[in-house]
This record gives sequence, structure tokens and C-alpha cells, in this order.
Amino acid sequence: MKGLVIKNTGSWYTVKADNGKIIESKIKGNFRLKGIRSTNPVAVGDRVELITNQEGTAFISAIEDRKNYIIRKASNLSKQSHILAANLDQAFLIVTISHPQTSTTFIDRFLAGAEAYRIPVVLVFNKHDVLDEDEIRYEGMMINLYETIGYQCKVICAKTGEGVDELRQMLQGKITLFSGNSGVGKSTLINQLLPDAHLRTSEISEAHDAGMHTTTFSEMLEFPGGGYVIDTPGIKGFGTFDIEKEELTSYFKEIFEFSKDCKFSNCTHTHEPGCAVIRAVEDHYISASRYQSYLSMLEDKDENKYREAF
Ligand SMILES: Nc1nc2c(ncn2[C@@H]2O[C@H](COP(=O)(O)OP(=O)(O)O)[C@@H](O)[C@H]2O)c(=O)[nH]1
Ligand SMILES: [Mg+2]
Ligand SMILES: [Zn+2]
Repeated sequence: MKGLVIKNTGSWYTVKADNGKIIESKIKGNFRLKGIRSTNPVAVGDRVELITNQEGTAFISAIEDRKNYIIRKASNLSKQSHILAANLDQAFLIVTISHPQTSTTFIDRFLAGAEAYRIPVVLVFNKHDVLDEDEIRYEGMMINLYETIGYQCKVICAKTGEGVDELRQMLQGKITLFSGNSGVGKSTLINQLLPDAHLRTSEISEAHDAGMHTTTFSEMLEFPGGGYVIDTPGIKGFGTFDIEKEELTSYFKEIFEFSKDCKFSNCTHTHEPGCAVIRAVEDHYISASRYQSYLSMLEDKDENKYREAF
């Protein structure tokens, strides 16, 4: 029997079998996964093979190949990682222009990480109702910037439910990661999408508030019409510690396009003569904020800060 891992609490995994049954499962034997030293060999979002037993529980005997997965370091010093989720179809980054203001650096770091994992991102601008005239104009500029680069943007008001129906359509049948700074309205949005999720989302945030920084608790919430949302505490961005400095350009889509015309193929777009990226920034084809985000990530790479990306 096959199924989908929807929850992970320590050594137990909740699996939704393809026949619809929910089965508590454990891992059988020792899983060795190529390339990852992980504290949890199986993660939410994994498709697994089950061997059921008479008590109504099951052993996970195999994992299907993953299309992608996101990890974080088990701890700063550890070489081991913790797999937070697997097989994501898309990510919704919830941002707010004010109350609180989401910085462009935060957005761009998230987008670059998502590019590295090839996970499509939708930027969801929440709390439209609290914006004054200037802020609405700024929101429009942000949307214009990110749509021009190629990211889908949606404006919603999670509190009143405005725009939420359209998001619901986009979530159908997919595994979606919800992310964003604390206070931007993730829980409010999830409660709008899943009226009976209230208890479970607050459970998760309580566990988080209790200081479970290296929590091994992950869960996907299922939509009535099919599809799942992952609201795992602590995923604010993607661990980019395994991104090579040379690759960084390719995770900023528009910078990458211009970089093809740089004089040197190993151009870092910081000081080199004949740099097409610097020229494009000066000519306003590349936004100053995006370029600043690129530079700040490059600098972190220099200092190796990204080992602590989570
Ligand atoms: N005005 C307004 N407030 C909102 C909206 N969405 C969420 N909030 C409020 O913002 C605060 C933080 O929301 P919450 O869902 O807990 O954010 P989370 O930390 O991202 O899960 C709460 O007081 C919500 O009521 C919105 O669209 N408009
Ligand atoms: Mg929350
Ligand atoms: Zn260059």
C-alpha cells in the first residue's frame, strides 16, 4: 500500500494511504538516503510504501524519489540536517507593506532560495485594508516590480476574506508552503481557507512559542477539495547554505538575464569592467533594491553566514 506522509511527530509518521485511511507509521530498519545526512529520513510530503500490521499501524518500507525537499541544519554546529518537507508544488510568501513591513531583502532572499529549489512562488500581499494612499501606491510599485521579473502577485485581505477565493483555486490539488514574517497574517489566512483548522494552527504556533527551535514537528493541513498547506514553524526562508557563490546570479532571474552580456563569464557584478548588470542597474532595468539584495547575499556567502539561514 502507498500513501502520503502528512504529519511527523518524533518517530511516528501519520500517513494518508491512497485508499483514504489515516495510518500511524514507523520506519522499518535503517534508511540510507543518498547525499543527505538527516535526522529524519522521512518528511511530510513524502510518498511512501507501507506494510500494515495487525494493530492497525504500519511500517514505512520505502520512499519514492523526491521532486524537491527543504532542509535546515539540525543545529548550527551539526553537519546533520532536518528535512522539513518534501515534494512542494509551490510556495505562497505572505507579505505586508505595513503592520509589519516586509523588507525587500527578506522577499528577495526567499525568492532566491525558492529558485534554488525550483519551487514556484506566489507573492501574497495581505492587509490591503490597513494601507493609506502612499502605501497603496508603494504596494502597486512592488507588484509591478515582481510581476515584471516573472512572479505572480495577489492582493488579499485575510481578515475580511477578500481575494481568498482566488487563492483557494490556486491551492487545489497542490502541496503549498505558506511562509512569511510573523504577524503578516498566515494563521488568519489558513483559518479562512480551512475553517476547522483553527485548533491545529494554534497548536503549532504554541509549540513554536515554547521555544522549540529544533522542532521535529511538521504537519500538512488538507483542504476539503484536495491539496495541502504546510505551515511548519521556522520556515522563514530556504536554507541557502548549499548555494555556491557562482550560482547566486542565476537565482535572481532578471540579473541572470543581463549577466549573459557581462564581459567576464565569472563576473560577480560588484566591480568588474564591462559588467552588464551594473550598467542595467544604472539604467534602471534592474531595480536598486533587487541588486542590493543580491549584494547582501553575496556578502553573506563571503562570511559564510548562510550556514545559519534559518
Ligand atoms: N487589518 C488586517 N489585519 C489582519 C489581516 N490579516 C491578519 N490580520 C491581523 O494581523 C495579526 C497577525 O495575524 P496572524 O494570522 O496571527 O499572523 P501570523 O503570525 O503570520 O500567523 C492578527 O491580529 C490578525 O487579526 C488583514 O488582512 N487585515
Ligand atoms: Mg501564525
Ligand atoms: Zn557582471
